[in-house]
Amino acid sequence: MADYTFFFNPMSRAQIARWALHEAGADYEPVFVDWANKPQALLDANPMGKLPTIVHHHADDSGGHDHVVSEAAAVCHYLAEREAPELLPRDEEKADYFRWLFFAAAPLEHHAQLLHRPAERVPRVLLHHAPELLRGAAQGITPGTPVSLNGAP
Ligand SMILES: N[C@@H](CCC(=O)N[C@@H](CS)C(=O)NCC(=O)O)C(=O)O
Repeated sequence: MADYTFFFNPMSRAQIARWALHEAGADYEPVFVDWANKPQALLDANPMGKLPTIVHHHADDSGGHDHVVSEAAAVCHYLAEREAPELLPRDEEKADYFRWLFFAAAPLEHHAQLLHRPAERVPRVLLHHAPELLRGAAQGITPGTPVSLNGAP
């Protein structure tokens, strides 16, 4: 059995986890997820049925046990911790690292989703975030704009 089971669909954030699995050199078995018929093994591991989800088949002295990790940013960090510590930030980089890790996972992802939706599917919540979006637009941050990671979130 591979060290990790990786539930994926190519049209999803699972591609972030796939990149991290390769970057970390992890031994994994991919399991394709059909949106219309999610595998029971995925729902057992993560009842929300979201991708990416990985299951780490973790060997230990008593034979081993499984750890489930979901959330793309958490998967990336977990894989670096377990498989490739050289990918982790140095002490002096940790403040920026955690800041950007959580920024990407929450405000940035949320806004990116809203900005890429067809206008008729933009929900009411956009009204709540309109000031932030407009501030971003005023700074030239629109869909497709490369964002420098050197500045502050
Ligand atoms: N915040 C989560 C989002 C996970 C998520 O919503 N994934 C989508 C695919 S990109 C999904 O699984 N959608 C299927 C569903 O909700 O049933 C993350 O960063 O991993």
